[in-house]
Amino acid sequence: MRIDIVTIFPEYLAPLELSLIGTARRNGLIDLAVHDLREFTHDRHRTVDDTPVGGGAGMVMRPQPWAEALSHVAGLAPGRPRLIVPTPSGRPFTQAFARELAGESWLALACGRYEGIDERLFSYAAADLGLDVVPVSLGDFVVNGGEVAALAIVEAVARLLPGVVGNAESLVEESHEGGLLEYPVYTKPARWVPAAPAASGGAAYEVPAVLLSGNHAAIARWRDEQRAERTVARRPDLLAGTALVGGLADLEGREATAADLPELIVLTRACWVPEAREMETVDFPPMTDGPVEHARALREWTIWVWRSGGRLVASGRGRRDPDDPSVWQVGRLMVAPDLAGRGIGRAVLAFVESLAPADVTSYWINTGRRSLRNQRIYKKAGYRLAPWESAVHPETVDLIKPRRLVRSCEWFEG
Ligand code: JD8
Repeated sequence: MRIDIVTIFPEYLAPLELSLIGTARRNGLIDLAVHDLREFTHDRHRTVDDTPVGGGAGMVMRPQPWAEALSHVAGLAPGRPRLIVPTPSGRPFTQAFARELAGESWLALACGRYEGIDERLFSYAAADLGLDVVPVSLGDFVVNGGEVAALAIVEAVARLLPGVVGNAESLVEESHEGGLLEYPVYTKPARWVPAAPAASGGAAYEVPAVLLSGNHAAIARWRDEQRAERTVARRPDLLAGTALVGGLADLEGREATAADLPELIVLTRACWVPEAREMETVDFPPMTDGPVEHARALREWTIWVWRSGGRLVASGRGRRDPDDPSVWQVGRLMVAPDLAGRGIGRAVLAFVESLAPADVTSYWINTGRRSLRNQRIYKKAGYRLAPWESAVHPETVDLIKPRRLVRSCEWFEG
């Protein structure tokens, strides 16, 4: 792969001479060049910026030096590079996009500074140089220039190229591969006593026993569960896409449409049979709701469905409590009976919670008074029985959970 980077701070890209990327460049796997934008100025002060038209703070990068720099780069090899432009207003850079770029033969990166680059430069690059201009953002935060983004993008793409990372196997189980976060890792000693000041008075820290069992199937299962649990706790938003949950590598989530309702009626009735047995009646909404009720629910709730291999296998819905908008009601959490017990329900619950608007302060859920398994799952997710009789049905109970930011220590409790 060929990579050309244009910047006014070439030394900022020096880290790309180090480690795996440096080795890959020396082994000819990557042909990377850094170009100083000031080489494409012609005045004594090598000026690359000027005041913003229309007023405002800061300076804007002039289009002319950039035009000459990109025209020079475009002429360095046959074909045309994809022009990656780091900017806070770009499309989010993701592992999936890194994989896409790793399939390219030539990338160019334009690292802006100041308030950014004159917008006309991008029209020129597309129209006159025939470049595919791709504005990309490293994340929802602001830094002072495109160089740190270029470092991250080049490393994320280059490490996916054949031969750059020694053991390609290790690329598979990483965060964001398969839509989930990675599992926790440990090394020797299995029993570690910190040789450092410890409030715990030198207590030992053990490695999870399953990892010492030699039972590879159990280890793989534990690692899958850890990936799902971490994703549920830290990034439930990742569950809105294709994710490896409950051993299903292709679980795909999206908002429900009317086309999903026929299957949703069937799955709902299948999933509420155990509760009907416990309540000794089938005369309650999950069992009696038909097309009309489900269509109304589609208007009144945000309903999501998850499919695996095209089969509707899970669903959940959320909405503001009509009587108290600070409460986010979670309902109709369901997982196909044949897939129960794999952590999919917990993942769906966490995802529906993550749909709650920022001003929501608590969650509410309702289930059968005798549905102890469901109540256990909800309590494990932080819910507590509500101190009132449920208005839904006398044979049901309400469970509530205050919404709170995850405290740092909880990050490591998974
Ligand atoms: C390129 C100039 C600074 C940005 C005024 C601060 C990416 N995720 C990201 N955050 N920030 C950038 C980024 C910032 C840049 C440039 C990328 C060029 N700046 C500007 C607009 C507000 N200053 C980025 N990728």
